[in-house]
Amino acid sequence: MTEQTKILVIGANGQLGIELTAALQEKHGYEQVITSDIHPPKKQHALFEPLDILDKDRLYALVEKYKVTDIYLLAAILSAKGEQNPMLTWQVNIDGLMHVLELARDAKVSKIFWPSSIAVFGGTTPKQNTPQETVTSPTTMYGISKLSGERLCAYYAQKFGVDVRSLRYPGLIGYKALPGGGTTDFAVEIYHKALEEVAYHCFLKEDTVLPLMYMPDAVRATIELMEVDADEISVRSSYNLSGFSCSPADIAEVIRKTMPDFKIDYRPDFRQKIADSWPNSIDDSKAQEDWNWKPQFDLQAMSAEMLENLKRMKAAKTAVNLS
Ligand code: VAH
Repeated sequence: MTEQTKILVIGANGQLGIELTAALQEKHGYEQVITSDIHPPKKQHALFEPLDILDKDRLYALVEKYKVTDIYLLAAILSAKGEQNPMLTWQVNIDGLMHVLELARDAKVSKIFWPSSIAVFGGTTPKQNTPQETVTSPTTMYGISKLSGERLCAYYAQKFGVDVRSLRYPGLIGYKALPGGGTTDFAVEIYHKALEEVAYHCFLKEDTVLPLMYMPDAVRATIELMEVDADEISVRSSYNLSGFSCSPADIAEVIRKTMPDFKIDYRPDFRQKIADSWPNSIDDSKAQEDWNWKPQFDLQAMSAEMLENLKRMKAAKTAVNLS
């Protein structure tokens, strides 16, 4: 009989963590998912233990206390915020990963999920349909830490047989939680501003095309990858993953189809240089071959769901305020 899956989600209160935790609870059962984060939850959504990923002893203690079998290590400092404190970004993103990889090497956990990003690519990477194997020359500490982390994952898998799996996420868009300091945060902020009926001052140029993905697709890709037989996995660094590609102007145009008065202007800041170093589109044929990956949401479908759900949440909040 296989040991019962007991999951520890590290960084569970962030944009991805909140949605991934809910999906893992649905699949494995509420009691099988322990969440942890350096920040307390805004509302109790799971069994929670405070954890700073740099606190190795506490991490080991939690794994022992709950007999954890699988770790989803989401704790990270993202691209834009990371440039404000590059040393801390390296520490959190790399030392945190090393703690978890060492746990698996000591056979204290059996499976790890660790997110990488299209931020591992740089200005010399082919921009269209960026291949799985290509030039990677990241120019942010976030991208450098994710590229280094990918190499660590491949090393631990090859040398120690650690079952670590990873995805190079595009920019993620969801309505259930705000993003946390990334260069692609514009793709979420734009919807909130549209619903607040105020002009959006976009921090990227209107024609900045980037790879993006609706959160339900990212969550499903993660769970599908973690479910596939280990011998089906041919990429132990991190799989390219593609949803759709678009610019801020493309999103504004789709919003205006139902909200014609939506206003946006473009005021590029330091994040423009980061965005310009990233690909326009991603070739994820390896993920398609190895585990039959296929996105379900394009720009139009994502936008419809974002507007519908944010409108519903806004109406509910208004009702509460009026009651
Ligand atoms: C960031 N949202 O902007 C993250 C992501 C591809 C971008 O890694 O830093």
